Amino acid sequence: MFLTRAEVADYLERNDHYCILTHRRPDGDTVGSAAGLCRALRSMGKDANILYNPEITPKYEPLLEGLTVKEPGEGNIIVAVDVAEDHMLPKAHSYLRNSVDLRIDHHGGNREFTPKSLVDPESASCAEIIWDILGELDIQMDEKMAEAIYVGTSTDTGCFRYANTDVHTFDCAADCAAAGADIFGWNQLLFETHSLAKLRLQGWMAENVKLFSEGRLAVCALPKAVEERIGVNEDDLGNLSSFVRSIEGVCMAGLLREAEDGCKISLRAIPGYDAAAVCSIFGGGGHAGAAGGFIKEPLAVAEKTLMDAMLKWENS
Ligand SMILES: [Mn+2]
Repeated sequence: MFLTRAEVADYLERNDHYCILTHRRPDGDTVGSAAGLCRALRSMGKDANILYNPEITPKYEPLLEGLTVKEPGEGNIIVAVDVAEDHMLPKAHSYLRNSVDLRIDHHGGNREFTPKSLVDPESASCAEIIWDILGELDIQMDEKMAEAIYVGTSTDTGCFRYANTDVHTFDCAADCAAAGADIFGWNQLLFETHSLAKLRLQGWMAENVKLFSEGRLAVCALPKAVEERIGVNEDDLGNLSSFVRSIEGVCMAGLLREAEDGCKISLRAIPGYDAAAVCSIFGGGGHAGAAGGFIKEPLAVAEKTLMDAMLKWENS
């Protein structure tokens, strides 16, 4: 059943005892959405917690301070935020894939896996939907809520640079600033600070990226051995497909990373190109501008497979 923002607000107000889930390889949006929602529910006097996600990286950990539990309480209402599909739950939480009561998300074109959902693919970030719900509930954000919502909306829009950024995004961010979020501090941390390892890896990628289709398409196949030699962590690897896409003239760019039984795809595209369409060939998904998937092939083969799929999409 699809719910409106007002219906979700009503549902949250009428019930109690919530446990909030984030997605695997958690980003700023899933963490910010969870923290913002959890704090809002607590401000209403509700019992609300976030299920501890073992994949959390140090950058986002401060947002969750005092909010997490190791397991859901008996009879908790389980709410998933920014989780497109049940297999996007962290491995450690996969036992809950049939127990999620409500999903709040902005990824379109997915198989429903919850009895109740609020999905708005038009929204640039899930955090903005949470902000709308807070509005429905007449909750004035405190500094901590504003900080969480700001991290969600700023990270999913690449600090308000991606095509998904709209008036609503800026309204939301302005409200976060008005509520006391440390905009400069978070921008410094999220967008103006890079580990030396990440910059070194970008150097390697610039040397090894493959441009094709007259430079409109690009793929970078990153061996695990290179990641390990340079010593990058998951935070460093967060948005490197955008780096490949930022090469002048590139319209759609893919990053392939070696995993145990294949390669993870991360695809970025400018308007007019559809990253989600290409990733859907491999059972993945996301947005037109940013999508992910998986190819069960070794790196060299996966590289060729992805390049062919991108070319095929461009020629279709
Ligand atoms: Mn998101």
